[in-house]
Amino acid sequence: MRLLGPRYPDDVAARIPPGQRLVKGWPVLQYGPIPRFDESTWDFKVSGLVDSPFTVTYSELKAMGPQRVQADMHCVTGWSTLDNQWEGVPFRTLAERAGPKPEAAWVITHCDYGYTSNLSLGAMMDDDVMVAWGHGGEPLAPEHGYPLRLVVPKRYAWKSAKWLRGLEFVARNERGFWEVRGYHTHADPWREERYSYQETKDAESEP
Ligand SMILES: Nc1nc2c(c(=O)[nH]1)N[C@H]1C(S)=C(S)[C@@H](COP(=O)(O)O)O[C@H]1N2
Ligand SMILES: [Mo]
Repeated sequence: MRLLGPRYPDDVAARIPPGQRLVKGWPVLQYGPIPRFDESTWDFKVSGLVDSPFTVTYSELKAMGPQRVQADMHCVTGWSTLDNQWEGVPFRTLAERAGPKPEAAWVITHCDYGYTSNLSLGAMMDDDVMVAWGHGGEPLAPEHGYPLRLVVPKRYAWKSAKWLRGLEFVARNERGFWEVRGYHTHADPWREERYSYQETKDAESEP
């Protein structure tokens, strides 16, 4: 039994991972400034261990969508929001176009101002993983990642990299911005995989 903290109706409680609480509104969280978007110089690159690396403009990328995904969001600092409506392109669509080589097993996100994050290709191939430009029927707000962010609903939200500029397929795990600062490679909120000291050997190979 929970002695402290808010109580939720059972159906809501069942959707809140351990150690998380619901917040009203949508907090803004990042390290560093919010980049300015200039569509004339912006591009999005899919690179690394793929048969057909490609670079697209914003309108070319948008022409690959849209798909809509409804998903919850869990930040490792403890807040969660439910039923976000995202609009974008599934990661799978990008991966199909690029054609990952057999050695490709990890994906690194590259963002403006050098933010990175890493996940296994298995985790990225989940059908709810996407690059998004819309939220709640509106374009993403600049502070939430406009013009493009990654959305990985089943992982803590630092994996959902804002101001995304590229995805790189690699063979070995390379830790990203928060992962080198003590956060978990896997980051599954239902297993409370918050910190790197919790990692077992299989965090390197498991999806
Ligand atoms: N580029 C970039 N993306 C980022 C971050 C960041 O610092 N830089 N912070 C992450 C963290 S810790 C969280 S919780 C979510 C927050 O997204 P939001 O500000 O849209 O709520 O963005 C993630 N994406
Ligand atoms: Mo976060």
